[in-house]
Amino acid sequence: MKFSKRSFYTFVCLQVFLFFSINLGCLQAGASGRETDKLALLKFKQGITSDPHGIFNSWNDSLHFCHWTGITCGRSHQRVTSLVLEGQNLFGSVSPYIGNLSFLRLINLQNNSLRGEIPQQLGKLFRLQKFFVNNNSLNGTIPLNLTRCFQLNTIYLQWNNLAGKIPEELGSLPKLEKLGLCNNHLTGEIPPSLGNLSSLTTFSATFNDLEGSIPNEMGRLKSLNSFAVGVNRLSGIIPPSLFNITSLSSLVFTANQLSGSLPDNIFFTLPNLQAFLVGGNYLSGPIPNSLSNASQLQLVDMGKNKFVGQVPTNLGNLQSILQLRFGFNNLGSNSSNDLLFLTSLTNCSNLQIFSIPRNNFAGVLPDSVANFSTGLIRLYMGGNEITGIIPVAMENLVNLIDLQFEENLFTGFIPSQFGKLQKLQSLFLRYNQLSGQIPSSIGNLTQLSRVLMSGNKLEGSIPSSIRNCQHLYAVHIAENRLSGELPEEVLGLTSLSKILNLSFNSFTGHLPTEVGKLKNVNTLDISENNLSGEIPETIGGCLSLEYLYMQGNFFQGTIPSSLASLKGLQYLDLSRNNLSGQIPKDLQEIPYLNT
Ligand SMILES: *[C@@H]1O[C@H](CO)[C@@H](O)[C@H](O)[C@H]1NC(C)=O
Ligand SMILES: *[C@@H]1O[C@H](CO)[C@@H](O)[C@H](O)[C@H]1NC(C)=O
Ligand SMILES: *[C@@H]1O[C@H](CO)[C@@H](O)[C@H](O)[C@H]1NC(C)=O
Ligand SMILES: *[C@@H]1O[C@H](CO)[C@@H](O)[C@H](O)[C@H]1NC(C)=O
Ligand SMILES: *[C@@H]1O[C@H](CO)[C@@H](O)[C@H](O)[C@H]1NC(C)=O
Ligand SMILES: *[C@@H]1O[C@H](CO)[C@@H](O)[C@H](O)[C@H]1NC(C)=O
Ligand SMILES: *[C@@H]1O[C@H](CO)[C@@H](O)[C@H](O)[C@H]1NC(C)=O
Ligand SMILES: *[C@@H]1O[C@H](CO)[C@@H](O)[C@H](O)[C@H]1NC(C)=O
Ligand SMILES: *[C@@H]1O[C@H](CO)[C@@H](O)[C@H](O)[C@H]1NC(C)=O
Ligand SMILES: *[C@@H]1O[C@H](CO)[C@@H](O)[C@H](O)[C@H]1NC(C)=O
Ligand SMILES: *[C@@H]1O[C@H](CO)[C@@H](O)[C@H](O)[C@H]1NC(C)=O
Ligand SMILES: *[C@H]1O[C@@H](CO)[C@H](O)[C@@H](O)[C@@H]1NC(C)=O
Repeated sequence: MKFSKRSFYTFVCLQVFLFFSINLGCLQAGASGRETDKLALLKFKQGITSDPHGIFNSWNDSLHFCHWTGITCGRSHQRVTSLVLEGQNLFGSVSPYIGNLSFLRLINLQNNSLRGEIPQQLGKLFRLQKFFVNNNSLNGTIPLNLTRCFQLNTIYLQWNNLAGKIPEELGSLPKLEKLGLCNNHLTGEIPPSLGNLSSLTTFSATFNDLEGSIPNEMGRLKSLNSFAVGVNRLSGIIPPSLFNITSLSSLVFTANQLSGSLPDNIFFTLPNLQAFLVGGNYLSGPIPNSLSNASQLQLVDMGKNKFVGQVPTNLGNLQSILQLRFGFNNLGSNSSNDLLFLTSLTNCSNLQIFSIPRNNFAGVLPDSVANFSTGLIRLYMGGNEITGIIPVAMENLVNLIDLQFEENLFTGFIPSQFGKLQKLQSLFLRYNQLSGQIPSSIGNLTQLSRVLMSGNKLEGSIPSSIRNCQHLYAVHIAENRLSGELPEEVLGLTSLSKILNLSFNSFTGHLPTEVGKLKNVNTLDISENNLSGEIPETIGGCLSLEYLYMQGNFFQGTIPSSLASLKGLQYLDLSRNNLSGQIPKDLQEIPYLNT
């Protein structure tokens, strides 16, 4: 090959040019890119105003930035690929320079105290796959430019102060699998475009201010595992298309304004469903018979809706069920068949919480309730029309913590065998037709904190064994037929902090001086009994009293001056007694005083 001078120079020039351009390009992608990364990291550090764990101590010149705490670089190109500084209690804001870390694949800044807005410059991170800034105090809106990061697989923004709408453009992130938005202040509707996220497995937007209806398009999310939109202001129906997504393991619609009924067969297609939570909406119609086909269910909350009809009798198929909540609906028909479904539940050996209060369930409580799982810890059946006796065999349910049977039509005795329910904390039996005595085995229940037995036909006295119940803070045994003297042991229960209500009984004798031991009680009501004698001065020891009801007895003598020292007293009724003498001067300032 023969070169002319001219072509030679052209060749050399080209060569030289090519040579330099290659090397220059190389230098630019390398050294200057690394400088850009380093500068961006230093700017990021500058944005952090407090670093209590001193993690930025290693971010100094004597160490290559690839070795700084929280930084990972690519092995060959030495560019920053991940920034992980979670749970370090960092205060400050996220520098826009972070958008220059163009090799970033992972940002994890969750569980710090970062403020201010999420910078739009993030939109330049076209390699970004995972973005965790949950559990901070970030505000502003979800940056629209984030939707330009097409590799995004996970976006965790939950537990911040973000406002504004969910950007429609999020629907164009083809690889998005997890979108966490809960516990922010997001408004507007759920964009139908999210139905395009064919890889989405988790969508969580609970605790926001979202409104409008749930788009039908959500039914196209064929990989969806968890869909949670509880505690918003969503209305309309739950799109039936959602129930066609067989991969679903959790559906959470709690506390919205959703309405409509649930088609009877919708649970046929949900073999993996573990949680179905729709409590606190306006849903109506019957509980679908297919509920038991979702045989992996662990949590069912259909409470606080307008469901009607009978509860399906095949729920015994739900072998994994832990919690069943149907309270506050119009279930049952005030007929003797209403509770037949309970017997099938004896099959549910993991049941911990069973809740059906405030419905129309009537009929005798079947003895089979005693064969519920011994793991049962909470049993709520108040506010129905349930009849019959409280089954003695319930003594088997030795793990019960809450037993709430109030406002029914139970008759017979309180079983003394309940002394075996050693873990019991609340015993709600008020407003039934129970008779007989309060069993002295109540003293066995040392964890009891609330006893509600008002409005029955209980007689005799309060057993002195109650002194063993050292965690009691509220005792209501008003409107019964209790008689005899007020037991010192009750008045000596210093744990009582909320209320002791023994009104409308037939107690006689004096008010024991031990009353002064109730130094934590807020409300003492011994009105409408047959108590007599003088009111002891020790009552001034009830230092926390705000409400004192003693009217309708036969107290005599003078009003104790110690009452005037109770600074918090708001309400004092001493009327209809036989008291005499002057009203202590300071007492006259009590907001409500009736003598
Ligand atoms: C830089 O960080 C390293 C690692 O934490 C530390 O050992 C070194 O003392 C630091 N150097 C300076 C000058 O602070
Ligand atoms: C959150 O970070 C704090 C330190 O700031 C840590 O104590 C706590 O365990 C972290 N919480 C979680 C759930 O990681
Ligand atoms: C975020 O905060 C919630 C509520 O405080 C907490 O339950 C959760 O564990 C936190 N997560 C992280 C990763 O810190
Ligand atoms: C975000 O918080 C910062 C302080 O952390 C405040 O200056 C700014 O006004 C807030 N922005 C919005 C939109 O609330
Ligand atoms: C955000 O994206 C738009 C294009 O959609 C672009 O023009 C703009 O520069 C970006 N903003 C930042 C701060 O990166
Ligand atoms: C995304 O969803 C919207 C609304 O559902 C639709 O109009 C649009 O065509 C979809 N885009 C793509 C790329 O599938
Ligand atoms: C659910 O899927 C079935 C079978 O694929 C289909 O016939 C039905 O129309 C779907 N229902 C909804 C509400 O999408
Ligand atoms: C639903 O469960 C019942 C038994 O409770 C069973 O007979 C029926 O075949 C199941 N249906 C489907 C579609 O799985
Ligand atoms: C009890 O559970 C078994 C599965 O362990 C199931 O085959 C049976 O049908 C259930 N019985 C009732 C009454 O639900
Ligand atoms: C339930 O039925 C009984 C009669 O069987 C009736 O006295 C009662 O009022 C009914 N209660 C309700 C809430 O309908
Ligand atoms: C009281 O508790 C003991 C166990 O501490 C138990 O053996 C006893 O049966 C209980 N008494 C009653 C009356 O339930
Ligand atoms: C990248 O970050 C922006 C701020 O978002 C700066 O203005 C730029 O100067 C910076 N670019 C480089 C190369 O560091």
